[in-house]
Amino acid sequence: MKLALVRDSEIYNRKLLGLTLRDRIKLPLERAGFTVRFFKEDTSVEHAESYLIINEPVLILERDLELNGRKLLVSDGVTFGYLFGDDFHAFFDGDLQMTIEKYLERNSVGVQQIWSVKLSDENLKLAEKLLLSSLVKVKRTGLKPAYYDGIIARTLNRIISLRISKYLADRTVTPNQITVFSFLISVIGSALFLLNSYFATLIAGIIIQLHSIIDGCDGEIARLKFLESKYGAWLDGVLDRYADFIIIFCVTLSVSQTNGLYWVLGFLAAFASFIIPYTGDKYVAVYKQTYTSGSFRIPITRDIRLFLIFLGAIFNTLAISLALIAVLGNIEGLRRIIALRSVEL
Ligand code: C2G
Ligand code: CA
Repeated sequence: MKLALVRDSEIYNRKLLGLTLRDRIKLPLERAGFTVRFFKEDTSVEHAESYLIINEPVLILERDLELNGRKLLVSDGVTFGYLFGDDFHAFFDGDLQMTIEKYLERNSVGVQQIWSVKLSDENLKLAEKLLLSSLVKVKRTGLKPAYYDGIIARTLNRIISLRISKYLADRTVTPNQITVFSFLISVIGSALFLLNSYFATLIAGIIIQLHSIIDGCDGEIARLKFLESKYGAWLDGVLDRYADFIIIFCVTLSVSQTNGLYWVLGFLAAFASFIIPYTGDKYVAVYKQTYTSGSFRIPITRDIRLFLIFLGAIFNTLAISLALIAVLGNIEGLRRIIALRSVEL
């Protein structure tokens, strides 16, 4: 057993974005393999293979927490916790603080920087802000997703989706419900492309961009409330592929009324929309690591493809959007085939 001893504090009873701060420390530690015990003054210590002692009230923001060895846990240069080996038990004499000091004197321990924030009544707003930014799929958050967010996701979508998720946090909506809802929005948006008026096309484009934004909320709520699931992750990706096809199909149907050759563009754009996620997901399945496509790549991830459709709808240039997706997506697919040749397993 790996034992986590967390010094209890009033502040852990406070709620932050749908969960108590108590759950917000308990759940990530349990996920990292620890049995969690809160203690008030001093505590008895049972035998364990390792001991994690958290002395200060903190909110752990780091995703995919990995804790092993003997370490001082440090955040912003301040020690907030200790990770010790099974020999800690032998030092224990009833006084936890003294035991920690004795142990540190006799044993060499390393330092591990963990992204967390010290909790106090004054900085709960800061904690909330940092918690929200920890949900975004960028390298800084320590998340190891299949792949990181594209440029439109980072600079536009996440800013809005995080606000929506903040609103949803206190409600009972599940990530899978958001996934299905987001898909339905994409179907409604696609259907509007078929009405063949500029106004309907404009609204369709806006709805598709809204769909792209809400596509971030399912994952954000899942991470925020510790509700991630394999099925949810799978469904999220699979419904995205259906949505991609439906959107491109409807856009193609609409633009091909002026020129039948646009079917070729639509066909190639649909293929591109499939080969980009396929090459990424296949990489993750085989190489078992996050797909980061090297130093140079053509940015044609889903957030960008949907943004191109959005722009095409606004400027009434949907055929150009299809052409860009078709050409850039297929070139990027080929580029990946060549670039990955030299990457070792
Ligand atoms: N997830 C989940 N259950 C769901 C949906 C998502 O558990 N019903 C989790 C999974 O871990 C999945 C991850 O959230 O791998 C996806 O995270 P999102 O933030 O939804 O990101 P994604 O849909 O890939 O990209 O502009 C928005 C982004 O491009 C959205
Ligand atoms: Ca999603």
